[in-house]
Amino acid sequence: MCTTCGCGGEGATIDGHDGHAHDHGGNPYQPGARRRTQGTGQEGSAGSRRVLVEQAILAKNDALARINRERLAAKGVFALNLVSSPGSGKTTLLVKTIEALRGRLPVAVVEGDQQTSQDAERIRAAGAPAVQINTGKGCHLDALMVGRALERLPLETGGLLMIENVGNLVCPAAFDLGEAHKVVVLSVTEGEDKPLKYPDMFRAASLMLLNKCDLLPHLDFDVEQAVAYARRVNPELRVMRVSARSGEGMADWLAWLEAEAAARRDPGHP
Ligand SMILES: Nc1nc2c(ncn2[C@@H]2O[C@H](COP(=O)(O)OP(=O)(O)O)[C@@H](O)[C@H]2O)c(=O)[nH]1
Ligand SMILES: [Mg+2]
Repeated sequence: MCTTCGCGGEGATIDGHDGHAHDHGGNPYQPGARRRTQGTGQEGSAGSRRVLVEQAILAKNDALARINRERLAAKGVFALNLVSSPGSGKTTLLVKTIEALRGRLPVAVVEGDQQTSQDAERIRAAGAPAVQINTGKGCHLDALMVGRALERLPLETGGLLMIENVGNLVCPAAFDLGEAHKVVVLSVTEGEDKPLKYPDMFRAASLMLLNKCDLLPHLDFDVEQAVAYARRVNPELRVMRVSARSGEGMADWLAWLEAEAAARRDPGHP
């Protein structure tokens, strides 16, 4: 079950293969650990047992995320975790980014969706290697899934790894995948209030891409208000206005990616 919504991740697959018998409640390498965590008899109530299980789940995930992060750092790879509600334009932004960076910066992609490999196919068609994780009933990627996907993905030294998370503004906020930053994509068709309604996600992100800005003339979306709401929950949040459709703002996004990736190539980078 998920620590947040209680969903199950059983049946996750990576490129169509059995990813792992996914059980957030247990050590993935030692089936049964969840029962040991739950069954001490010392917790007193179902509520406190649940807290203990959630802490164990996130601690396990954090440990695996650290392994992913070390692995990526060893190759000087700059990794981002793209999070948003479904349809904000993550895959379209990735396709445009891959096309623009061709010959400048190698990009590899991990795609997360509950079902289908359509997004991985869009990425491969754009010219980048991609691995598709299908989470089944799960509503987010976790560090174990991404670690398994990395084993199948050709990662070039000094390149960029883009992880497109399952479309969901809630659960992916809690799960570190080993990325350098979470990037939250908010499209202007979703309403200004989403940062206030889903603050955990906007707090966890370092950068907000405000996408579909080409549609602004047709909407009453208030950009200043949306940015103010986002900064209310995360004063440090960087914001870029973009349109994957028109190309507006893409130069700033690409320049940021290239600068951050170049910094990771420096062996002295933390
Ligand atoms: N007008 C407009 N449509 C966009 C833009 N980016 C994506 N879309 C459209 O939004 C829909 C969802 O895009 P997709 O990339 O699949 O979103 P994802 O679910 O976040 O990966 C598609 O119909 C895209 O063509 C944009 O910048 N402007
Ligand atoms: Mg997508």
